Amino acid sequence: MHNRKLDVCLSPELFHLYDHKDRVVIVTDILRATSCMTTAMAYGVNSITPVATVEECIELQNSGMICAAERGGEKVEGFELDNSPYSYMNPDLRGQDIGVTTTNGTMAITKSADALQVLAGSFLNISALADYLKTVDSDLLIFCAGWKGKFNLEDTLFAGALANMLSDSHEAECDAVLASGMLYDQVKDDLQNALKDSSHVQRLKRLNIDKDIAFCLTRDEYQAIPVLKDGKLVLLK
Ligand code: 3SL
Repeated sequence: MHNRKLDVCLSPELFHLYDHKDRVVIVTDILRATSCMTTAMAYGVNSITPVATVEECIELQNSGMICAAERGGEKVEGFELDNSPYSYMNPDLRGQDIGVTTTNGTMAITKSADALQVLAGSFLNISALADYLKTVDSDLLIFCAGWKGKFNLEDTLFAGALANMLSDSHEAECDAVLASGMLYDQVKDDLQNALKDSSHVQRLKRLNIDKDIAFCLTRDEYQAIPVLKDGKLVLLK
């Protein structure tokens, strides 16, 4: 194996500063897009087509796909599914191909689509992800979806957690790796408390979506890792 490097991009506005094309990119949107995608794969959804815009999602829906659409935390009117991991714990969705658009997560995935490989990361699959990444002979970029271009705490904590798990196998590049790792170490014993005043937790609480928060912060619920293949997320085998 070559001497592998790891970088962290803390917001989509910084993405242009990073080389991503020859790397494995791990996109994360802890609340809640990549947590939903992980859950969907774990529950046997066949594929998820992530699209950046509501218009593209309407096209997928018109082609007969079951679709999920979220903006500002809420389900977009006219779509069947919202962006809650609990909505994917549904046996009727087993084997289905689903189209999804979310405020930040699907945009981050489409931005990194020309990378060597794109994976969806969450606390729900963090150990499976770390174990897999240790076996891959490529440099890595953890890409935090943030909120409308801004930094967010939950994605940063995930980046730090994963970076710390890879510290023996990968060399840290920019200070975002160190900063996110230090931050995670400070609060790892109580992520919910650390995030209680964060903007998206407050937003979800205002919308009465509290139960998703605790679930999305649960570590190692699943082994499933979503990987982007020909524009669709499927289960990494
Ligand atoms: O921004 C996103 O991609 C969503 O995950 C936001 S929400 O948690 O559904 O509000």
